[in-house]
Amino acid sequence: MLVYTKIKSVEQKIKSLKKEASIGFVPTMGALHQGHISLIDIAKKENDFVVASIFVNPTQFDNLEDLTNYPKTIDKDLTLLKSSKCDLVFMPIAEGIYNNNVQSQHFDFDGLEFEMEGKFRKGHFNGVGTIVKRLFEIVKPNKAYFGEKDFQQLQIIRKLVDKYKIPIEIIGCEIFREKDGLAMSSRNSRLTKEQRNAAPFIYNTLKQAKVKFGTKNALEIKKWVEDEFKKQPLLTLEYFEIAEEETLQSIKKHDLNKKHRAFIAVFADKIRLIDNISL
Ligand code: PAJ
Repeated sequence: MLVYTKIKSVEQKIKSLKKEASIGFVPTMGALHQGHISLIDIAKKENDFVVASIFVNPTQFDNLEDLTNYPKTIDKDLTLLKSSKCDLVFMPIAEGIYNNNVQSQHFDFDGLEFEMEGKFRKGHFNGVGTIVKRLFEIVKPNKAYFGEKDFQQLQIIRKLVDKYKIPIEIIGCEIFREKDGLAMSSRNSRLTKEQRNAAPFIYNTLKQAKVKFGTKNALEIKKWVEDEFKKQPLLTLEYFEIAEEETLQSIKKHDLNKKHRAFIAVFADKIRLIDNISL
């Protein structure tokens, strides 16, 4: 497995490969777990050469404490990537990838950026858009893989390639979960034992909301979820929304012609966990 930190090295390697090999790309912020590796596995099946990037992108954090506490497990990450047969790992440094100007570009994602995560994490999607666009320019993959775990991010990246006419196919990959249903996340490692034991409540609530979606309207379900979380001392609900998949607009009524998803963000003390379920 090749490990590069320099943009030039990646660009040269990609240039030499591009004519005969298809390239799959999995961008990450490290602290890798099986959820990330499931993306590498899918990319391996669909491409000749798979590139992963590890870069904790400062501009997408709205909270300095979250950035500082973001787990860093480089040795373990490289071992995991090597055993999943990833071909190249790109680990840039901030000054290099941002050309000594670590700032976000401003994007118009047709309103996708103002819903859910956008309301609670100011500037987050400008940061994500800036870094992913830059990584795409360097890696120039045929396909890039993103988890449905961050469904809003996935839709925003689809919008990004569409608006900027970037010739990359975006592949959405299912959420990989722990046995007890908790969506895998780099942040899970920061949970205390008690918080970790409480956390499967998030997905259990989503599953029950899905059942209720057959008979109750979105507002009734939202109220039910809010009441459920009031009974949970270790978990604080930030938002629960039922939204249409394409536009991410909240819905009131079930429209049989559209796809819907329930989205949730929860705090366990200062650790923020997100999840979603297709309805
Ligand atoms: P990160 O949180 O490291 O996630 C990298 C990719 O792994 C994302 O596409 C995310 O949705 C996916 N992923 C994380 N947990 C998953 C799970 N349990 N199941 C399936 N996929 C999962 O998302 C980012 O990094 C950054 O915003 C990034 C796109 C790299 C830009 O900085």
